Formats: sequence, C-alpha cells, structure tokens
Amino acid sequence: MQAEIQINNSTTPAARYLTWAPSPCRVRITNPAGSPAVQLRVRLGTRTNTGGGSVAFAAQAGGPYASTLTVTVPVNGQSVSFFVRGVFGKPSSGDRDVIIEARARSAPSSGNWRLLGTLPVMVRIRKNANNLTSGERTRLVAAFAQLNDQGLGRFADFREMHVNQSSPEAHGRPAFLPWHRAYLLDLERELQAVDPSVALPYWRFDQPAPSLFTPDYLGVSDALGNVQLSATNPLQFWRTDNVPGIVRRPFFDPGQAPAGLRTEAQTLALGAQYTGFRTLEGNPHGSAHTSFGGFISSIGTAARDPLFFLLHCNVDRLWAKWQLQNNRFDSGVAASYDTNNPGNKTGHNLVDTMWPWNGITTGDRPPFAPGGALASSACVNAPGPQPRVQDCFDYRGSVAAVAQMGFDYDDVG
Ligand SMILES: [Cu+2]
Repeated sequence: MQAEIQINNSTTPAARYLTWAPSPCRVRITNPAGSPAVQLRVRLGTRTNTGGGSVAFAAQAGGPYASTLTVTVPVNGQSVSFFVRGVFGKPSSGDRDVIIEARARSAPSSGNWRLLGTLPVMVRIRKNANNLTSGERTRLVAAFAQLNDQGLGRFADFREMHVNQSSPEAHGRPAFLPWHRAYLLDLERELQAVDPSVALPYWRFDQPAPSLFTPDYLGVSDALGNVQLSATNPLQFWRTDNVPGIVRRPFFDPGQAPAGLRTEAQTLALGAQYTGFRTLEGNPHGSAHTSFGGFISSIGTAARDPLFFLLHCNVDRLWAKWQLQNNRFDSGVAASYDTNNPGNKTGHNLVDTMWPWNGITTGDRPPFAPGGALASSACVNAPGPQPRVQDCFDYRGSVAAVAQMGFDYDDVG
C-alpha cells in the first residue's frame, strides 16, 4: 500500500516549498493492495531532522495547526485535502530538510502505523543575509553568478529593467514599494530556477553586517572601491554592461552599520498611513544606497551590484513588517496605499499594470520592456505574469489565499 503526498496541490518537485502561509496539499492512496478496509486512517507527520525546518499540519487553512494530522482517506484513489505551513521561527537551511510522512492503520486497534509514503520539502524563507550558513551563502552567490553568466545570462534583463529611463515606473511615486516587490520576486524566482533552495536574503542596513562584506560572500572593497573576492567565489567572473567586476566603495566601516540611516524602529514609526510610510524611499532606502560610492549609489547602475537586491529585500521586508503591524495587506483599505494622488503616473494607480512585465512600450512607458512576463512559480499563482500594483500587497494571502506570492521573512510572521 502506498500514499502520494502533494504539496501546493502539485506533484512537481518545484512545488515542494513552503512559507509561513498555509499551502494547500493532498494525500491519496495510489496502491491499495492488501488493504482490508475501504478507508484508512492516515497520519501525516514529519521525520525528526536536527537542524532542519519545521512544519505543521491542519485540516483547514485556518487551523488549528499541529505537528501531526490524522485524516480519513478512501482507498479508491480519491484525494483528501489538508494544509501545511512552516512553523514560524523554524525555517529550513537546506533543500528538502523536512521529510513529510504518511502512515496508516486500518482500524484504531490495529497497532503500528505503517509507513505509506514520504516527501521531502523545504521551508524556504528570506533570511538576514548576515546570518546565512556558509552553505546558504555559497548557493546564493553561485545562483547569482549562474543567472548572470558573465553578462550573457538572464540577469541582464534585471539590469535593464532598473535604468534611468525606466526610473519613473519604479521611483519617486507610490508604486515604489509594489514595483520593487514584483522586481525582487521575479529575480528570486529566476534564482530558484537555477537552485530551488535559494531565497533572497536581506541586508539589514541599520545593523552591522560584517559577514556580508567578506571575500567568500559579497566581497571586500579595496581603496579604489574594486570589490575583491576569493578565488573560489563564482562572483569573481561578474560582468555587467560589458564592465567586469563590481565597484562599491563604502563610506562607512563595513564592520559597522552606515551612519545616518533611520533604524527599523524609526522607519516603522513613520505612521500607519502609506503616504507617511513611503517616505522611507528617501531614508533609509536612498540613504542606504548613497552610503557607498560606485554602482549601487545611483539608479542607473545600482542593479550591477548583487548587494542592491539584498538592500531592496530589506526595504521590502520593512514594508512587510509595517503591513503586519498596521494590518495593511488589503489594497482596498485607503491607508494601505497612496491613491489620493492626482499626479499619479500610469503604473502607480492600484489598477494599473506594471512595466516591464506588461510589455507596454508606448504612451508614458519606456520604449523598451526587458525580460517578458514575471516568472511563474510552481507553488503559487500570484501575482501573475503581468501584475497590477494592487496584486503586490497581500503577499502572505491574509486577505485572500489566492494572493499568496510564495515568499516570507524570517522575522515577519
Ligand atoms: Cu529601485
């Protein structure tokens, strides 16, 4: 007798990734041979795995969640639904480091629970870049390097999305946060196509991040700002816009946090209205950019430096924290967004599709649209190939489960 477990209602290995949000799952008996009963009591649980992530099960999306769940499954192959989510605070650090098991007994009195099937999964969560394990760092830089492929790979699209000519799509206006959320997710999904165990980490620029600026990770800047990498770091072949290497000159001691930036607490205290909160675009976001010389200090070249994506991941995380703190996941709630803005350029209203994923190159959009549609995910459907501004708010599916975007932060839950 065998059981098949499906995560995110899919049999593809690319769907076996979880966040803090509930994932819809199924279990069914594929081979009922030898079963005396027409239905079985099937117990879902996990194999103990030191250092691995942790998951919890529930019959309904809303819970209650527990470390095991027993469901009644017919032996005729019909599937029974259940939900799994990562246990907040216990993310995975490696691929498939949580093993889900299905066990059964045909009657309450029949003794041992027989193993019917297993499925390895990962609680894939965006973490503080300074705290990644060496394995996580190695996989991250390798995925970046491969995506860029010395300037010949798909990373070039992300470079070309974030240039001076496209800046009005993404900066200085309300969709600054939604646009960059979609942009990071698109990049993260491309990194995951290279290595599904990678989640984009965030650089907490209001705290020292000494392990980030090391030769095996994002590199050490010399006096001229040329980033030095170890001989085994695949980023040593980094090339963008026909320029080899990375120029990044910190105006602060890389063992400390840059000076003059709003702290996380100060940023979250910008108020419960989006109009106030979005002033984070200047400080800390802009201040974090200009705490360096080199690529990352200006819009047109910032995306040449992988650090840029970790910087923006923290900006997105601050928005996520603010959303949770103030319950601002619903774009229909006025305080969640800045809609009272008659000067809103196209692309900054809730119902507008966002460039470049919409492919529009006419009107007040840039005359080019690199990269095509936003990368899809085997785990979730949102925000869709051509997201609107309003599709980027409910990333954890708290207003509507279908809005889940398939990412989470290690300290936002
Ligand atoms: Cu930007």
